Amino acid sequence: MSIWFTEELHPYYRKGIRIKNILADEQTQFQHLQIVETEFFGKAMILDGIIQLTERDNIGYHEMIVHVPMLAVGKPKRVLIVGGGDGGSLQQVLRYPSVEEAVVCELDQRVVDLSREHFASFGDPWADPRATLLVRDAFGFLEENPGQFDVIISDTTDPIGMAERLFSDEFYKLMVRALTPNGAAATQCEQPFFDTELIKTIYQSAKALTKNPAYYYANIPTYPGGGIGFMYVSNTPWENGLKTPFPPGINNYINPEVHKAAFALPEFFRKELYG
Ligand code: SPD
Repeated sequence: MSIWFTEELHPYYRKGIRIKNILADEQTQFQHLQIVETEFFGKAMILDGIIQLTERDNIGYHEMIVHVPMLAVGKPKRVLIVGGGDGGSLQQVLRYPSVEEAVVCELDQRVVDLSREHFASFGDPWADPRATLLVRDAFGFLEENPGQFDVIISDTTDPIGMAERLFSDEFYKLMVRALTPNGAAATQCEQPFFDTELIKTIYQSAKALTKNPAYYYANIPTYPGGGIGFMYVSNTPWENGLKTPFPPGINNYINPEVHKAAFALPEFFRKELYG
């Protein structure tokens, strides 16, 4: 079999990857979940028709969403991952010897189960005694845990349907409330070309809540526009992380130059965001 999977982002933009095989295809309690074998990117996870990760290019996403806030904090002990049921962010979080507890708040148990089965490169981080999986909605958990986490990673799907709330001012307020005073969060924050207004709104929320929010970007070829951005949300400047050594283990995407350069924004977007 050789077919093209096409993701339609807008009526005016589509992208496609060539697929060899469909390995799993099911409607979970929450979403349409597919795992496919692609021609070039290895296995891919697709949720409701949107590529979430591929074996070949997920590492840039996971390293950037995790290490930027972790390095800024220095020696984080308690970490919360909102979403992230595939385990890719958890794997990066657990590289830090300072981490005592990493909680993953994921709504869909099937994302966890099928990822464990198909994405061996994540190394089964769930087996680490420091990891706790909570299969529940993150809002209630954040409400119940003010001031508890040194780092929060919001590793979510796109702001469509049930995930739309995770991009709201209400969510950002709860997330910042759940951080320790010098803690840091990073959130999946979409694409500068396609989602300018949403990113501006989120930046305004982050600015009202913390002293040093900033937007940064990573190149991920299977995401729309070839990349994705993140909102760094903290009272601690992200630059603090440039002085912190990387945790043990191999980085495939982030290095000191990439870390710094990720915060450099193209002029049209810098003006939109920072004025
Ligand atoms: N446009 C797709 C963005 C997907 C972001 N979530 C990825 C989850 C990987 N852990």
